[in-house]
Amino acid sequence: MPYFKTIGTVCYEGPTSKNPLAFKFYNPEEKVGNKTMEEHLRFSVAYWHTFVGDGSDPFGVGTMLRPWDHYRGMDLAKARVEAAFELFEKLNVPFFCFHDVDIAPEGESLKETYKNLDTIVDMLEEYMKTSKTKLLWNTANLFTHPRFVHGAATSCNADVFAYAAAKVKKGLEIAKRLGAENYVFWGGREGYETLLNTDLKLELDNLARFLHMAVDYAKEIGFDGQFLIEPKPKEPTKHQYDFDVASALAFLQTYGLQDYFKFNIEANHATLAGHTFEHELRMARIHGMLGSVDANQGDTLLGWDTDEFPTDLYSTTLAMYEILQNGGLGRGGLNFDAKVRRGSFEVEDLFYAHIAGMDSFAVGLKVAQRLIEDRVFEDVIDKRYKSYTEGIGREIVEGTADFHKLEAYALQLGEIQNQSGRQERLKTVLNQYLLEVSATL
Ligand code: XUL
Ligand code: CO
Repeated sequence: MPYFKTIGTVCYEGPTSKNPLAFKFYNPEEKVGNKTMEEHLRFSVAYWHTFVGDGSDPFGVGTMLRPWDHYRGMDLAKARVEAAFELFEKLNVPFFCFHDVDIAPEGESLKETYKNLDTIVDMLEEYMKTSKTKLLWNTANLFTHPRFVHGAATSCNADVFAYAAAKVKKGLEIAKRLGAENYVFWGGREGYETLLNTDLKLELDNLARFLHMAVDYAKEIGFDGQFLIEPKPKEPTKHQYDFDVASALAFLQTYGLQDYFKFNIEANHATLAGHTFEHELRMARIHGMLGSVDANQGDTLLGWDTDEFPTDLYSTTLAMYEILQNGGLGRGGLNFDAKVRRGSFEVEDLFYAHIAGMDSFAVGLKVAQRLIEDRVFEDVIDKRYKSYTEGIGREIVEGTADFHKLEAYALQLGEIQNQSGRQERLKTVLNQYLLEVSATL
């Protein structure tokens, strides 16, 4: 039975199309550089926002009108799978992502939860046999249930640590069964509220123990997907351990985990940390740790995680610039960890929102590709750091200079000459590329 009766397959119709249910810029087969748009962008639908989210917020109940609303329990879970594959096909998306609790309700016991999961995973597996849509990643929800009130792997209660381990063990088995490209760790409740009751060292050690156990178990069962850490600075806890890429990287390196993980960078998490999206992508990229992206955007006027669908073309351009410079996302993708606004409660809005996000990243891809082809920033940057390719700068970089040598050099220097950084001119060039490329789309 179709759930989205009013909607047919969404196709590319070009930038002048007035059809709201068509792509204007995302043309999956079109080549950009040596790959198609579909191969570059690897779009993914987030199960939780699109099939589970009801639009409730701290001030009001749900508003979403969904054709599966009348079902309950396992019937609801099954209806959502049917709706999901219908939407995947109509949007022609290559990937999806889920938390365990998104796909199946928790039972009275862990055993019953496993049973519910098994039933739905059987169904997903069956659908995936004939669908092109693959699993980008799955994860375990270790934050919603009251048992995780003090954290999961960083809980003060060892029983909770064990329970969380069991959920991740099951998640890895599901990932292996469904051929997931990645497995995500977002430390929802892994943080603290006050140091007055917190053994910070034990909590961090335990988090590392937990992740090492996950690495070991993936090896044991032969799951070869990429492990991803998703940093976020706050929400729900005041101080989250995986604050941003820099702090999570230090954690991974401290505990010998850096070779087993990459990052899943979420735009709105970057901005909550006081960084730009592109800063977090760059930080991960230069360390060889850029794995995947949760594609969304925040609101500059609000200080919380609004998870909007991405429509800011500057942001998608600079994000795609980092991704192209990274040589692509490998096994990662662009997952729309984004939700329609509370007032956008009709099913059509789910399609409009994904179309908006996919088109915005398609524009970003094309502009970024042109910027890189023309070496717009590279030439400026090469010139700006030229002093490190010759003379004393070269000695600094090659390690043949020490403080004695540098002091002797500095003592004979005349007045130091600096050059302008030319930020404003570069921003104009960026605008020109955005407008020029958009005009030729
Ligand atoms: C929360 C968030 C999560 C993770 C997966 O802000 O981004 O949905 O992506 O647990
Ligand atoms: Co996310």
